[in-house]
Formats: sequence, C-alpha cells, structure tokens
Amino acid sequence: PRVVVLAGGVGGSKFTLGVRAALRRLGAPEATVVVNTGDDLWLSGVRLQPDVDSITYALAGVNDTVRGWGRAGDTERVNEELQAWGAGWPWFTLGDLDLGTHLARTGWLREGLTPTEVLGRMAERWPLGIHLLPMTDSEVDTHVHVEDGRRLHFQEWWTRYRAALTPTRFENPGMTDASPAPGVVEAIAQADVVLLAPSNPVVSIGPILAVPGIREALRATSARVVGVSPIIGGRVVRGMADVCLTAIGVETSAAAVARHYGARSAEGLLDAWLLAEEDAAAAPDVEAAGIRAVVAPLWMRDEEASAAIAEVALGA
Ligand code: GDP
Ligand code: FO1
Ligand code: CA
Repeated sequence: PRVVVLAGGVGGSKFTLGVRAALRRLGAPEATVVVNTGDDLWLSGVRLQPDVDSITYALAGVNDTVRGWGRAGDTERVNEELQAWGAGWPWFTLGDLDLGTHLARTGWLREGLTPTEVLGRMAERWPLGIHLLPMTDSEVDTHVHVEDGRRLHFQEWWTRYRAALTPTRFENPGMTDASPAPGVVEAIAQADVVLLAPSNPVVSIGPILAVPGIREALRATSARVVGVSPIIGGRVVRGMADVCLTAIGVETSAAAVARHYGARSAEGLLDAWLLAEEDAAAAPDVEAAGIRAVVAPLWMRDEEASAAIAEVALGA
C-alpha cells in the first residue's frame, strides 16, 4: 500500500520506525512522513527543527534513546561556550553533533534552499527508508499563550517551564498564509492509507492539520484514515499532551481524542481508531461517534512492537 504518516517527534519517530519495518516486510513502497514543524525555532543564529530531527536521527539510528532528543553520545563543548557568552537560552542545550545539523541546515536555507529541499539534501547522507516532508515550507512556529497573559515560544514553555504555566491557547503565527509543502497534498491524494501517529494531538498533529489545505486533502482522499491513540489507560505515555488537551477543552482519554479528530462521516477525519487494550472499554464510545474502533497493544517498546501496531493500523 501507498502510506502517508502524519507525525510529531518522539511518538512520531517510534511509530515511523514501525511503519518502515512493516512496509519493508510487505515489499511496499517507502511511506511518506509529513512532520510537524511547529516546534521549530531560531536560536543563536541557527534554525532548529526538533521533530524533523527526532525522526531523522531515529531512522538513521543515531538518536539518543535515553534522553529522547538529540544525538547519541553527543558532547556539549560548544554549548558551554555559548552559555559563557550569554548566547541562546540557559535552559536549552545544543549538542555539538546536533549543532552540526543546525549549521548545515541554516547554511542551506541561507543559500536559498527550501526546508523541503534541505530534507532532501539530508536524505543523501542518511537514506532513511521513508520520504520525509515538512508540513509546510513556511515558518509557523507554535506559541503558547499562558494564564498571566504572556506569549511564549513552545520550546520555552516546555523546556524552561516544563508545561507548568497553564496555557490558554496555542497559536501558529503566519499559518493562515502558509501552504502545504510540495508533495504533501499529492501524497495524501494518492495514498491507500493515511496514518495519524500516536503523537501529541494538539502541538504535533494540530499544526499539521492547521496548514490550509491539509485537512481538506484528508477529507477528500479515497485513502482510509486511521489514527493511533497516544493515550494509554487514560494517561499520556510521556510529555505534556494532557496539559495541551486540557487547554483546548479535550479530556485526556483515547475516546475524547478520537472525537476531537472526528469521524469522516461527520465532518471529521477518521475512518478507524486504534485504542490500547487498557482502553478497550471506550471502544463503544468511539464506535458511537461513527469511527471504527480497533483494540490492540499500543506500547511502542521497541521497533518490533511498533511494527506490530503499524500492521494492525494498515489492516484497519
Ligand atoms: P514529541 O513531538 O517529541 O512531543 O512527540 P510526539 O508528539 O510525536 O508524541 C508524543 C506523544 O507520544 C505523547 O502524547 C505520548 O503519549 C505518545 N507516546 C509516547 N510513547 C508512546 C507509546 O509507546 N505508545 C503510544 N500509544 N503513545 C506513545
Ligand atoms: N528538550 C529539553 O528538555 N531540553 C533541552 O535542552 C532540549 C534541547 C533540544 C535541542 C534540539 C532539539 O532538536 C530538541 C531539544 N529538546 C530539548 C527537545 C525538545 O524541546 C522537545 O522535547 C520537543 O520539541 C517536543 O517535541
Ligand atoms: Ca514536537
């Protein structure tokens, strides 16, 4: 099958590893993975793309699996020097190897390459076994409005305050003028299956769906659209998706997230939704919303577990 995946960083990369393995077994073509770029930011003169890099590093097998971001075995010599200059953010670490990526990317952007072309360039070094596309070539960084009236970049809200400042809303300045990156709408139109990774529904999948044209492409495609729940047993596995969901008035439960994406038959996106075994009792709620519910083990412990989830999703 021709497969498109919409994905964020850590949840997105673990799931993408599984999709790649499952498609290789089937002898199917490489999946197209559309990645969130709302996490991106400029810092110390370089462009960071955390979710892009999480997927790139994970598929190249060079990611730090313990920390959950950056390169395995990285060092922080340059970061110490930046801190000594008072440059960048004191709560934000740029690893030496990671900085190599940011410098290469920023150099290419300054030479006039688009973010899509930069990803193409990066795939020459590390053939990822997937076709990685940014959701858009525009800069639409996510900002978080918090209770005291301030507006922070998503990265400051998360890494400095650990999501402890209550968000009132999320905003992607520039989004109304953005368009999908070249190839995104075409890939969705030509797909047999579109998978929503078990990524943060608000700040990972949310920005992708907010790019004008992407939701419409998902509504129009003849592909089945299948989502995988990032909520297991009524809790987020890691990260701050619960805080984000609360801010937009969605309960932290597998059924509520499915209803948030909505049934395709009711102006939404989903044909089917994978729920964890721990949430099997919520299956009737999902079905009542007009979405086919499929119960499966959803812990992405390792690549094999993720591949099994991908196989169930492709079968749904
Ligand atoms: P981020 O960009 O690094 O925050 O990562 P994503 O947005 O792609 O994914 C974050 C989400 O992944 C969180 O809401 C987690 O609940 C979810 N997640 C992480 N590990 C697992 C897992 O093993 N299984 C499932 N179903 N969800 C997971
Ligand atoms: N997360 C942290 O908690 N602290 C950091 O210092 C940090 C640095 C960092 C640098 C590059 C990069 O690509 C990601 C980095 N992250 C860091 C992870 C990132 O803030 C978030 O976890 C993701 O954006 C959430 O998807
Ligand atoms: Ca992210």
